[in-house]
Amino acid sequence: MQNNYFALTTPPGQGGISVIELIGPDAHRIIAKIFRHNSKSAIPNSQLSPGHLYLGKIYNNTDLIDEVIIHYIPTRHSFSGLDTVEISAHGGIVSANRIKDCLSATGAKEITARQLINLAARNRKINPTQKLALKELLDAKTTLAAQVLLDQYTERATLPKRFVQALTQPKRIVITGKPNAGKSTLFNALVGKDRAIVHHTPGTTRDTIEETISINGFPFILVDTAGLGNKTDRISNKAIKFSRKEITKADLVLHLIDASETDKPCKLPELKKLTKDIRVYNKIDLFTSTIKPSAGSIQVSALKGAGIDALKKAIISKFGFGKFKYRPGRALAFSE
Ligand SMILES: Nc1nc2c(ncn2[C@@H]2O[C@H](COP(=O)(O)OP(=O)(O)O)[C@@H](O)[C@H]2O)c(=O)[nH]1
Ligand SMILES: [Mg+2]
Repeated sequence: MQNNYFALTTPPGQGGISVIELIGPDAHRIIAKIFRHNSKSAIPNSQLSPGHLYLGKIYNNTDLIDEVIIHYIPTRHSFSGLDTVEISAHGGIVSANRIKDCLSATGAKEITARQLINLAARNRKINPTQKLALKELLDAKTTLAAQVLLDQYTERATLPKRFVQALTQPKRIVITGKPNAGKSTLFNALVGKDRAIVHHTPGTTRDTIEETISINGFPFILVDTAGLGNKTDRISNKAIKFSRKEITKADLVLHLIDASETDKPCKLPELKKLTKDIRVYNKIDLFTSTIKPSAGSIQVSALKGAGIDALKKAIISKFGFGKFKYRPGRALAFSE
């Protein structure tokens, strides 16, 4: 009998009961072969009614395997979208294994809980989001994680893909600009602690440094780079190479410009190819610049913390995350 499956849906090991789902078009016929009602007046197996529990014994030919309760769930109500007979056996791995052997002998194929979830998705009993949520739920490590995942399973509404991805795969924000523009100071201001070394000598940040930050509950990977210097700047070629590489991997570039000097924005091919960048004029506390900040740019003092909230707001709006509001019980995207 093909296309019939069985799955142990309780954890293998000691327990009060073991539950085995027998699933497939021949579930009735298979259970009829191995199950006998305790009551002689019981209705035949072929007429198991949904919503009833039947107490009886499972036999492997003449060998008694276990006393069990079975429960028939017709296709339209079943989890997998196939006829199902749920077998509740005595707990313990030996009993469960013996029943599994018995089912194997009928030609049914054992599947895992995960495969059972796949089966339900294939039969369109659950949508792709619910499928993922259930699988994640199997591995949930905290109560909150389980709650959020259960929200996804019971709610059918899903959030747009951009939220889905952003919550589990943080976007990369790379800070670039000329040496001494205040990149590391801005990095620290956004991270909220002194992580990157700040120095008045240009080229202090030689390698890239990254930290995960949260803005409005969205995780972002913030990257501080050595920046993009001219040949005259005291910044190593290696550090510039690192910076350029970071820019190509960035989802958003914060292009920092020292507003206290007549600092022109860096002109680099990497910057031209960018889909997203924000020009940030820094050191407005010393503002003597002759540069008129361009439209859409943000002015900050990374040192004094001025304009940081406006910058965070600009970042959120650049990604279109401003519209996102999480209410418990609502579908929260947890993976793509
Ligand atoms: N007045 C003022 N100085 C700043 C500001 N941001 C950074 N600096 C200073 O500029 C210098 C270079 O800063 P740093 O963050 O190391 O620049 P980086 O090379 O771009 O990483 C340091 O002396 C900082 O204190 C600012 O908003 N205002
Ligand atoms: Mg630096």
